[in-house]
Amino acid sequence: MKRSIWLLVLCALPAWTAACGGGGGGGGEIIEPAVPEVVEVSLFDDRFNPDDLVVVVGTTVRWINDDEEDHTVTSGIDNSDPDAGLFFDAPPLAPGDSFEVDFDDPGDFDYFCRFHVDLGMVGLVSVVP
Ligand SMILES: [Cu+2]
Repeated sequence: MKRSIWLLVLCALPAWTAACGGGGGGGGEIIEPAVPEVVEVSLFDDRFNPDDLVVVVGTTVRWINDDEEDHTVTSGIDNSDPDAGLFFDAPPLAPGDSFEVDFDDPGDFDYFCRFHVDLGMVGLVSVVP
């Protein structure tokens, strides 16, 4: 019994070391990014996460399919929207694939997945000046 407890302690040590060692690096000068910020949205479990995003003009949003099935990233409300896909429309993204859109104008941009919109796979990007 005692031996198994010691094993637990030893196994936990590397995790503690990593957790304790990660926080350093303060005091460096802040370098402004040379390119507009990229914000990532994960596609997982038939959801966009986060599904409600506020970004500034010039931001690139990158959707990454972290799921085990294909999804699309399609501008508009749903498949019956006559404007669906006019602004952007990712082809079906296989697991691991990603898709990017540069948001250069302010406004609210609804989007959805063509396959799973009926399951509530919808999102919104609000672009502010
Ligand atoms: Cu989908």
